[in-house]
Amino acid sequence: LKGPVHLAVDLGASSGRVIAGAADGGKIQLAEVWRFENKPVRMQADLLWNHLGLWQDITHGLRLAADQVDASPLGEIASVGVDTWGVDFGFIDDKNQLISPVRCYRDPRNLGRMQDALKRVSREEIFAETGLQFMEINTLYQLLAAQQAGDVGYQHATSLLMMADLFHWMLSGERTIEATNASTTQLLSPVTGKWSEKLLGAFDFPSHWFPTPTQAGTTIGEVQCSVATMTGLHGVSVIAPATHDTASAVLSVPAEEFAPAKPDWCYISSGTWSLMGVELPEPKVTKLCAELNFTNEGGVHGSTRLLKNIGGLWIFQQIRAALQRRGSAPSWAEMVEAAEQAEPFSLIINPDDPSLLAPADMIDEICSLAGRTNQRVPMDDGVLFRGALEGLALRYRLTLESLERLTESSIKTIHIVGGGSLNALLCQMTADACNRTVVAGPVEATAIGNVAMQMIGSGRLHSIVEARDLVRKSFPTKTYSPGNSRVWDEPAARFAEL
Ligand code: LFR
Repeated sequence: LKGPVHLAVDLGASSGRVIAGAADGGKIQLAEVWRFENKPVRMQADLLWNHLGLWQDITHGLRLAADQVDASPLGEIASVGVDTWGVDFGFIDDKNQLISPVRCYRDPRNLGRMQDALKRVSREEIFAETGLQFMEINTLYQLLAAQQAGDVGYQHATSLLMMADLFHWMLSGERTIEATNASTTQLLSPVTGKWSEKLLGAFDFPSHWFPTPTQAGTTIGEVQCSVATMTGLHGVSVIAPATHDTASAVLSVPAEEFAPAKPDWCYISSGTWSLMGVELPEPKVTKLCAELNFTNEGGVHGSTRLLKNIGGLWIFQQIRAALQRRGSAPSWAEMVEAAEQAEPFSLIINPDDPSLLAPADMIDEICSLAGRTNQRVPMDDGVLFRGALEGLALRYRLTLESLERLTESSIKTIHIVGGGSLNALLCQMTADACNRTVVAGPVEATAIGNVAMQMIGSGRLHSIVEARDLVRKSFPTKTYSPGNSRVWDEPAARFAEL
């Protein structure tokens, strides 16, 4: 890579990466330096993130990056920034120690906490304050779980840091909460960008845990000495990207505009989750939005990500994990091929069925779900794989209708970014089910968005529109035209009844 290099640490729920990016010859060039697995750890009844293992992989990747850039006469490392999934957090005490383990949002301790919360503050009021989709995984309910459990971290914390902020703290020693990830907590107002004092008060959450959020693009500090010694990143800035991975992914959607009031495109950030929505200049905290259970998450430069959280390729991934436990290990490509050959619409799965959030075994759970919904229990793997993909496409179709109602605009193009953009079968199903053109790519949307925000933060790029121009020039996309959409009508009706 030539010129100033920005290092993106991009952590997803199943894998992490350290990626080096630079603007070179009018394009963004990326080099993947280190890729590693990320798996939550089951300990007794708890589901925890292995934050120490992650830190080890992150610092290893940074060391490799520093060595590679040092060895080349052309580059120098300018900055580093971390993005991760939303909602999860850790507690720091007054001795500057991380107190308790970082819990995974699928931790069973959270089950039922949303109902508890709604007994204290009404659904309407929580929505009016936060504009967020109601999901049991949200930080609000996780914090309530910690409070009720008498969690040591909860009792002794002087700061609460979201997952990406935790790694920024480990890198720089600075405690910050970045705004896009803060917006996933369901404790922040999308209108003012400030914490909801009403909710903090009503739930008795210590207000000093919630400092003014830092905006994406802000320089947080420098890599601290001890970490610089370990990684070779001496004098390197730590710049906050849009630390919520979805916000970073949306930033790199190869559209021509930024936050149009009447969007004619939407996005699906497709990975473990599918986040489908539009980018708007203002939040929509309306009755219809509450009814349709959409979310107003914070985007870059004050934009709103009006979207729906859809249980994405998680089901597909977990079917594979269940098969591995049974001793067979198909590749992703083999799974997609088997899905392609399976009979269409023989099993309709709603990816957002609560029973699929964290089942002990995904195949057993889908079979029992088929029974509960009066469908034939799948007898071969291809039907399972196909059902998981068709379920997503059907969910996208319904979500698209809701988006058009919410924004009173007509959507012509669906941009699919992230890992799922490589799944040609799913992309075509999406085009067919939604009867819209699908533009797939870039695959590494999150890392690209992370790098682009660091470039904006360091003054190398000047706007989101400029960043998107660069993304369009740098990364190829693939277009899928809708084929026979009518065949999706009947399954869509069955889906709506589920
Ligand atoms: C995607 C994502 C979603 C969030 C979910 C849980 O990786 O960040 O946006 O709802 O993970 O944090």
